[in-house]
Amino acid sequence: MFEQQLKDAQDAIARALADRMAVLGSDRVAEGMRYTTTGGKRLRGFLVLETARLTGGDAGAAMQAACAVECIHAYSLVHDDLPCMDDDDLRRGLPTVHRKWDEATAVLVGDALQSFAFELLADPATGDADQRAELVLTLARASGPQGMVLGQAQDIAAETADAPLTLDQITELQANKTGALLEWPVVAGAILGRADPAPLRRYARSLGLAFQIADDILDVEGDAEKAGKALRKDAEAGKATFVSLLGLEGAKARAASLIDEAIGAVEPYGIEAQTLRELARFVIARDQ
Ligand code: GRG
Repeated sequence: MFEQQLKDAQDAIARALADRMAVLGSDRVAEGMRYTTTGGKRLRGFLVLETARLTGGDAGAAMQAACAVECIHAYSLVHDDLPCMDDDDLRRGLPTVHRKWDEATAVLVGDALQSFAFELLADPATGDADQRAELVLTLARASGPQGMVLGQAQDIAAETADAPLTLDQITELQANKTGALLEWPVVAGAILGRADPAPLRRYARSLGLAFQIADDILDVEGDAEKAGKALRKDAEAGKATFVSLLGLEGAKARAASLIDEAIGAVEPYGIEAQTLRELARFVIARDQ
């Protein structure tokens, strides 16, 4: 049931992205944008659709916001894979953009995806003027120098720091680097449904941290073929992670208790939040 719901959302988001990108040509940047927004679990887009449904938001507007956050996420992966950042050759089982084309194309594809995301949010199809302004403001904060970009900079700085990061520092870094962009979708859902974002924010904060811990566990225990990317890079680089700081069993226990917290946070929504509960369980059970 949940797997089917996720699959349906993944397909719907893929169709919507293809449709929104039909205005773009067949030049290399446009092709790169299509290439990098194909595949992936679509967790962020699915979270927008599901929380908008839960709060009574407009489904068409929610799809616009789902496409926007998937564009920002794809841009972050394209830039993160660049040689000057994490230097990866493989993403979602395919060559990274700078390997398939070149570095200049990868920079431009990331830049273009970022602009395109905000274009989608500003479009009249994404709600009334107040909703659109709030969506733009909150996504800019989540993805920019107070959110994802800050987290990425903290991560890069940690590589040359004198001492490995502490648990508190890693938690803060991850809240910025991956947490902010996992929290935005539920805020977007609440904006579209004109609902109080507080319970959904609590859900997303616990989910985001559990997601990152699960990613660190996958880096140690996962299968690179299934993950579609290189693994064990953190240990090889001697980076502090939740696994290096808590141990494998400690990290699993922490992720499980965060999922319990996430599930508890959406209690006010009762049975209607069943999909969000299953999504939370999926996040720590995934193998990619
Ligand atoms: C370049 C400004 C800038 C930021 C990059 C998010 C990020 C910041 C880098 C990604 C590095 C990374 C692989 C982090 C681990 C967690 C993560 C975001 C994994 C990928 O997200 P999934 O699992 O990917 O949702 P799919 O492929 O399913 O969309």
